[in-house]
Amino acid sequence: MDSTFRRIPDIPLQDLIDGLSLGNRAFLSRAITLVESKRDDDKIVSAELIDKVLKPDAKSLRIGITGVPGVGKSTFIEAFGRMLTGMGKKVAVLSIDPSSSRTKGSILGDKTRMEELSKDPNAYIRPSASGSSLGGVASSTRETIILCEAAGFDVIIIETVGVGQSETVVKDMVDYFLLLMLAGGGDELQGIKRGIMEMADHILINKADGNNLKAAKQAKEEYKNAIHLFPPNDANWTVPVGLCSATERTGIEEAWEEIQKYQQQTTGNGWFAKNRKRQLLKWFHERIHAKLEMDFYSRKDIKEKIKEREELISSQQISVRKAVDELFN
Ligand SMILES: Nc1nc2c(ncn2[C@@H]2O[C@H](COP(=O)(O)OP(=O)(O)OP(=O)(O)O)[C@@H](O)[C@H]2O)c(=O)[nH]1
Ligand SMILES: [Mg+2]
Repeated sequence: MDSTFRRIPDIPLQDLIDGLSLGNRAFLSRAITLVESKRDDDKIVSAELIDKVLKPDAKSLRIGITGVPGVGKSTFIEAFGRMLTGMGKKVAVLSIDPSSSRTKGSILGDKTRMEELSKDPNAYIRPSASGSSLGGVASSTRETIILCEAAGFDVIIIETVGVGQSETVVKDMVDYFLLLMLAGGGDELQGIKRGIMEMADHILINKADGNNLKAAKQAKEEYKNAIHLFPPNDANWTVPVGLCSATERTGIEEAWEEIQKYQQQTTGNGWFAKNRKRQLLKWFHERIHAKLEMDFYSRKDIKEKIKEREELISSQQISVRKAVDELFN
């Protein structure tokens, strides 16, 4: 079988690459479907595709946006994204959400919450594949970022819900990590763990409007004080704490100014490039681990041997250490 033809996306690879480099969004969607495919033959073609479109000098900016459900991530991205396309930038929005039950709701919600952006010719919105393994979702999202950059998108925004582990995964694929918070309620109530706050490059208190403005201003001071107690981050960056209203569209430009400041500073001190290199190497090793594990467990002889040893271990006839050693001998 000709290796350049596949059911997904059912066009020659070179045509796909050409379409991508012209910034064609339909081709971009097809390419993303290809890298998300779990078929073995698709995996071969998608590896070739990624390899061919990889641009070592990609001048993109990858921004992760997280926060508890309902904090206003999608509404913020609508306002922020429209501001950027208004400046002539091309903006891609990807959402990563490993819990498939939630994904359905989010996709429906996002259609209405990013109504203007979804019609904007300089924007591209794509929900991530809902997968059971966070590692798998993360890997295809990383490849999706590469595809978006190949299609000429300069700003890649990744939305993730800040309640589980997905934000750690997103932190490892972005240049800048923005945490949206709400005033009042306290950290526990918002479900935001200290660890997530420590990962943030920027804290923005959203819904700073109407009756909520006073509380938001107060929260800003509290978070500023809390930030002081954190150890300094690797980028040597002072994490800004700001206010915004995604619905009133205030504080959005100021947020962008901070992001640009970060980009300038970290490009200057070398952190920006260093961080991307670190992320690539981490991804590489994650994939090695995943592949080793999958290859090992999918072997029939190993499956049988594991089963045997499970029984021996349960009845305490063999130690765990000995059972493991035997498996590898
Ligand atoms: N007053 C006010 N309401 C807002 C603001 N931003 C968002 N909202 C409202 O908050 C609700 C949730 O907004 P979303 O943008 O869907 O929140 P989200 O964080 O993307 O939610 P999930 O994707 O479900 O995690 C919607 O009803 C918005 O209209 C804001 O700045 N001010
Ligand atoms: Mg959302």
